[in-house]
Amino acid sequence: MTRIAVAPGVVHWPGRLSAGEQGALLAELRAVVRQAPLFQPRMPKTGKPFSVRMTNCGPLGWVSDESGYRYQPLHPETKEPWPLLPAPLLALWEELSGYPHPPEACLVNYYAAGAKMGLHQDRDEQDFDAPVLSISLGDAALFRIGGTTRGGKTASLKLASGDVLVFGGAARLAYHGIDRVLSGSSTLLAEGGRLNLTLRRVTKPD
Ligand code: MD3
Ligand code: FE
Repeated sequence: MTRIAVAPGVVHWPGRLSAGEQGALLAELRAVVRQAPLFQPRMPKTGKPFSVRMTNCGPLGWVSDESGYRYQPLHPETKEPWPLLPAPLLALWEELSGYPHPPEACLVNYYAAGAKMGLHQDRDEQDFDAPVLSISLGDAALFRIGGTTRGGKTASLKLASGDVLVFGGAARLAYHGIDRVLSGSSTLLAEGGRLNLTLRRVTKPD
């Protein structure tokens, strides 16, 4: 298995999931989305909609609306608890995170053709000691990562279906975003587009 140290704290596992594993994970995610439909997050204060749609699984889920960004135990529209974290995701976290406690949130981002995500930091978690683990499925995307200050130099990486990235240490508070989705680059999703899963620890373990 190819492990690429991209930058301090960033490890890339290209094609970490086989076609069979991607299909099995996709089936689990279809069940998640049936129970917890994709919603369109909105920017704090302005209410401007994100181009990415989202849902979550695990005990906590990330949401954003006019009131702010936060983690909460209930879906913002159905008000139901988030679905359980599928077992293969827990296994991948145990294998690759190097962190001795389970993740609490799996944020599922869906990028239709043309969707993107501007440069941002992930800092709504209480525990920055835990890494964030990202899994890409479907169309490839151009990912950008910089340093811990806005406006510094950045590097680009193409993320393809089945790729896994781990962001820890110095990279945990790096600015990052998705510049564009390469439409039609994968046939995994019949509807096209890209799914990204991020496994996160939110609270500090006892
Ligand atoms: C580096 N998602 O959900 S995954 C996000 O592809 C997010 O949907 C992008 O940024 C996506 O917040 C990028 C890669 C990623 C995720 C979280 C990180 C990189 C990260 C947290 C800290 C540093
Ligand atoms: Fe992020």
